[in-house]
Amino acid sequence: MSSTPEGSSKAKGRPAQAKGKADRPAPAPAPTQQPTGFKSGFACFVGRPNAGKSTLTNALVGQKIVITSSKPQTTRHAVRGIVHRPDSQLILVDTPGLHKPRTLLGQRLNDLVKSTWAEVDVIGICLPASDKIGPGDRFLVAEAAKVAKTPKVALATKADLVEPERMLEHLTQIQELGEAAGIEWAAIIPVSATSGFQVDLVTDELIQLLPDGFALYPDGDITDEPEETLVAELIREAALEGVRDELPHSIAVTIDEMGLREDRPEDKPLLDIYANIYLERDSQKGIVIGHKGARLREVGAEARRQIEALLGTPVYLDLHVKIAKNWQTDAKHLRKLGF
Ligand SMILES: Nc1nc2c(ncn2[C@@H]2O[C@H](COP(=O)(O)OP(=O)(O)OP(=O)(O)O)[C@@H](O)[C@H]2O)c(=O)[nH]1
Ligand SMILES: [Mg+2]
Repeated sequence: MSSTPEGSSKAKGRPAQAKGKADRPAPAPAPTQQPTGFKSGFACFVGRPNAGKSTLTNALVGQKIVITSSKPQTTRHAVRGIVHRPDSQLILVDTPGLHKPRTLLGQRLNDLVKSTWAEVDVIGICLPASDKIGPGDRFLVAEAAKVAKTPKVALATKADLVEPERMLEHLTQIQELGEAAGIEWAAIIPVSATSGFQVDLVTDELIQLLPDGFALYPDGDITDEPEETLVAELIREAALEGVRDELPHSIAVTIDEMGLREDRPEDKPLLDIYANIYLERDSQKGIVIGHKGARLREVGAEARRQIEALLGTPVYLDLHVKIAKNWQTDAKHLRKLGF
């Protein structure tokens, strides 16, 4: 699958940018003949955990660049995805779900959301149609209202899960939610990232609200996340599958080493990846490793499939399970794990 009209798409292994910042990147070499009226800029998706932000990001980009899961608080940094059109370039910033923080990690993630929406050109607020609007949404919308000048689009996500009557009720409530917070929505759009319903319309609407400008990324780039980060995330996604309760929150992944194996024929490359899965407590090890290592092997196999699909190279993946005691509440561990 490709995200560009030209049929090329790249996940670029650029030097790591300050994690979580929606800083503007160094502009790509300016094209000599940009059509007039070209639009470019940043939009972010915000919402409660599990609202469908990351799935929607992937749908708009047209390729999987961020991981998703049914567990809340999957996304842990602000990831940029790039949508290319002949007359525009939209940089989407997927953010962690805004929630009541219970750990230092949670606080950091919430701060990251707020610093991101202060820096973008458009804010897309994701409100899943399958859930009633709750106190968490009201809090989030009231906070977003403080970024007064930035246009806001309400996205009624997961439209495929509800009947038209429920959607109508949801849209009315979104309108009221905006009025209560003093927000005039630039648009309210029902969308389904999984069925594709109105995904292009969301792109159109976000682009319309961008300023005039030049392309900020080279044609064909779909994200500026370093390859190592993408790989670590795919391993984490595989490790999240089938685990419950507190365990998803306890999992973090780091890459020790990643590189093409030497002495391989040119047409048979092999990418060696040495990675660690960190947990918070010894008692969690058994679940992640499984009987005689069966679960860890499954996680490795699934992660390898995903990494190979993303990078297009056969992969040798070496996974180790380690403990970083209570890392979510430990500033030193958080730093080591990149937060
Ligand atoms: N049926 C349906 N499910 C969806 C849709 N979008 C997302 N989901 C599901 O909702 C769950 C959460 O999706 P994510 O995209 O990870 O949600 P998120 O808002 O990024 O979550 P956090 O990163 O935890 O804040 C996953 O199980 C998705 O498959 C949709 O349009 N329709
Ligand atoms: Mg997410």
